[in-house]
Amino acid sequence: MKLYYARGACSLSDRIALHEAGIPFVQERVDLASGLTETGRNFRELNPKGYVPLLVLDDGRTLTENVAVLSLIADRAPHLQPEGDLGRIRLLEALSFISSELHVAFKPLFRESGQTRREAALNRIAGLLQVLAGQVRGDFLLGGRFTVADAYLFVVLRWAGQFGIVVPARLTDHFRRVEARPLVRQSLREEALPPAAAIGRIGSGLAAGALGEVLRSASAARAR
Ligand SMILES: N[C@@H](CCC(=O)N[C@@H](CS)C(=O)NCC(=O)O)C(=O)O
Repeated sequence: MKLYYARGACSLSDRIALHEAGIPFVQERVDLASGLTETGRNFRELNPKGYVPLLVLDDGRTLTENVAVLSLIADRAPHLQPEGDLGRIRLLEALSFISSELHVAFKPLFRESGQTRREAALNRIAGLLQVLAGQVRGDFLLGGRFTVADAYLFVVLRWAGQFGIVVPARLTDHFRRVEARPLVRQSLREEALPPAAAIGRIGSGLAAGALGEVLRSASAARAR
């Protein structure tokens, strides 16, 4: 498989999930500002949607949309799905919430937008995080087992911390637990991202370089 990614972006969750699944993959970085990959290809020729993640399967078929990409990884590595008869459905429920509510709520922060919209986004994200905190079922979001939803939540919590959004204690604990996983630390190293300890307590509002890079890239891409 091949993962097209941008540093610190939602594609970090796919990197983590692939590693946790034990699925070998190669990678190529995408510069969202220029629209070029690190080998100089026009990324839109590979993915007309213009955004990461893009996963290329071994047979050449491509997959986009983080919910789909993480679902595929979980299908190939059932230990990354929650247990129970509703496990697969609970996973879809959690991934959908993180993607279509939480991730999307960051969009006004990722692009140039006015103060009112930014404040509304910050409040919305804080409210969504409260909802999620109330749903944590155990050590991880969906119970005692780490799932691909935890990888996605981890990435979104990184963003929340970097924007200074107060993260509920239950999710801060979750973040620490996920970040302590060796393959998560490896994934951060692979994208040259500092662990949270190096960027300050989550929720402290300290900005990290990689997120700034993603934001600048996304804004520039939209301005094109
Ligand atoms: N609907 C897509 C959205 C993915 C997305 O927002 N990717 C961001 C990085 S986290 C991106 O590549 N943004 C660049 C752009 O939209 O121009 C998904 O869920 O996978």
